[in-house]
Amino acid sequence: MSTHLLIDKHILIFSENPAIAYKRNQDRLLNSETIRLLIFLFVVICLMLMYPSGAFAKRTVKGHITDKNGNPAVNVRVKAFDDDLWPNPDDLMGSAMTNSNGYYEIHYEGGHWDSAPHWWTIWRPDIFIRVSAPVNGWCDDGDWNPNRNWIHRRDSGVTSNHPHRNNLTKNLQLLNYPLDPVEVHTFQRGVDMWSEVDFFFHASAFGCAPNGDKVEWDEWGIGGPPTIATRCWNPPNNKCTDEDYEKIRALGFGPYPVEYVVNALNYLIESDDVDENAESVLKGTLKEIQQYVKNGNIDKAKGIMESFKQKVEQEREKGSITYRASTILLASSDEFINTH
Ligand SMILES: [Ca+2]
Ligand SMILES: [Ca+2]
Ligand SMILES: [Ca+2]
Repeated sequence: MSTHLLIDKHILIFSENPAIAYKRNQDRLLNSETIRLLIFLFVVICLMLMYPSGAFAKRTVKGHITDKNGNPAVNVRVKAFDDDLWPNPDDLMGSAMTNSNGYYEIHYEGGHWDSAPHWWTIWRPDIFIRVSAPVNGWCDDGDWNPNRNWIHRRDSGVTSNHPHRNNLTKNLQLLNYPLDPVEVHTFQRGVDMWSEVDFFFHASAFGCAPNGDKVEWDEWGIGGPPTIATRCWNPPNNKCTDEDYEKIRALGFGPYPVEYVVNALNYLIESDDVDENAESVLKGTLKEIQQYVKNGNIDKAKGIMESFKQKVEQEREKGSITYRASTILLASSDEFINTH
């Protein structure tokens, strides 16, 4: 009895409300269709915001780069970056070279330039540009680095949260461009360089460049004073004096112009390596040599240089000249006689 009633009830429910049941199903169907459509539109809008394309998105950074004089900076490299907070590294957006008008144009990809903390994030980059100039080597604190190809010049300010759909113009003036001229020369001790170890492994040195520039530096190292060094500098520079050249000559290497040799000998004679008596003896002879050199009579000067050598040897026997000084004096005298 009770079972029969229950079945009847069910039959009753389904048989009594077919229209309502159909409508309910239709509503359910409509609702799911609407939701599907809404989701689709939402996704489309999201995608348009996230990946704008075509006319909707410009995604261009452009502008003019000028040098310190206000002229176009031609053929310099411009990179656009999305600025990010440390320790997140800045994201490279694109790169371009300036043309003959100093104009550059960078087209960047759409998409997420910043990580998304929420699904509704705006995905906008924080744009700045970085300008570098091409170089064939570079001078870092007097050390020539032949492998350097780019030298950074300047960064622009940051344009935060820039919408992809808008072009961005970023002009920049470089305050230290064109680059200062750089001189590079390899110096040799005793030829065009003076060097000595002044304490522990510390050496001080200077070189006299072919153009007369005086280049000074110091360095640390084991193995005595530097004998060869490649240095670079930005002119204008101080010039080497006669005394600077004499100091180099006194190291006693290499073929030199006659005046230099005579000056170097003079410099040594006046040093503490030669005592007063020997100094006056040798100075008289050297003055004669100097006089003949001045008058262009080199043969006569060479003859007197032979007797100068004998006097050096005599003074060395007497102990009036240190061994070091006599060696340099004799070597320099020989060089004078044999080279000139
Ligand atoms: Ca950013
Ligand atoms: Ca980043
Ligand atoms: Ca980023």
